[in-house]
Amino acid sequence: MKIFSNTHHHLHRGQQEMFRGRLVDCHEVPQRLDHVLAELARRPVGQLLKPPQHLNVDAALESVHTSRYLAFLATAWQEWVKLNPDNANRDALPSVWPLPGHHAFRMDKPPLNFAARLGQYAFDAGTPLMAGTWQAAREGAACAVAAAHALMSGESATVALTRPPGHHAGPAYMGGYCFLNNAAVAAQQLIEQGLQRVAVLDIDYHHGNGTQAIFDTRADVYTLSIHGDPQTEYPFFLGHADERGSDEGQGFNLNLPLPRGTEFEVWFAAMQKALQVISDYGPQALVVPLGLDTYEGDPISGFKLKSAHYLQIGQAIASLRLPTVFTLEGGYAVADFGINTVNVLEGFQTF
Ligand code: OKP
Ligand code: ZN
Repeated sequence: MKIFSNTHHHLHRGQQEMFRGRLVDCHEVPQRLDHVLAELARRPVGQLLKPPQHLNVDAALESVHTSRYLAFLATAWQEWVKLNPDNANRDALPSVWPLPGHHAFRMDKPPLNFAARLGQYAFDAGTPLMAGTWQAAREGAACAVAAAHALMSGESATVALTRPPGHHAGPAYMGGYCFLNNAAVAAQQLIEQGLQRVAVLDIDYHHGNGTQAIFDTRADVYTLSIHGDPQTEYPFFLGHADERGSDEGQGFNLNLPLPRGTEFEVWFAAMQKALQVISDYGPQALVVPLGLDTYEGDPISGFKLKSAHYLQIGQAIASLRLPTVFTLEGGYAVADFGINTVNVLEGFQTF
């Protein structure tokens, strides 16, 4: 198992996120990844690598995100500081949005003011952007490209071990602590390297709205997600069971929402259903946006999985016998995050 690790992740370190009317400490902290690396040192389930230099990361990003959005991200921090020099000490968070569906708002006259432009590219105020965000996120995407390419070279499983996470990032927006959609980058690279069908099985607690949106109209990437019901759980505005894909992609998205409080047995039954659907689709590879926030100890999520269950989950994924790329997503019970992550990888290896 080749594990591509983001050595630049520390450059992204949010201070606070907006939550119910106040700024609270960020959940998505650098120590998360440090705990995984520490656990991998104890249980070396794979080879730790850096993504090679020669990869065309920009081309890979352009194939899942819009050029405008990428250009926005690449210069966002400089623009934020230009707005007011004092901003150099403050994370950028949006606070004004053009509410969709209200055609009184002029979508044809994009504002020049940077605080307003931020609202055009972000769907929440919980995703702080700072000086090192672009570099950290871009290196994370490089890990995803490397993981896809290594799979095409014959590895049976690879990992993009990175933060910030990616599955909430859409074609032209950030949100949910995500900027670049690493899982979508990996899936799209697998297609561009010659595969005809790829499945994406998102097992983070939160619906993978960005990944679903990116592949919504496509039949060559089947997106599946098991997550907290969006009627009560973030990201709220997508992730219902009746979203099956559009146009050519009709029938190639499956959402399996579960109520807050769901225990492992019920969660695992949804997983078995997803595995059956994947196996019927007959993909040549699998991408797993791996969130560990289904854990009972997670401070912002509502499922009740225990650490030992992650070994079983890894085994169940391996039972598909598909070449598999894992991308690291959420999981905020920081002290147990390393154990839970490595349990999935070890379970996969020992199937
Ligand atoms: C990112 B990933 C809930 C606040 C929700 C955003 C959650 C983003 C999760 N109390 N804030 O999918 O783990
Ligand atoms: Zn999550």
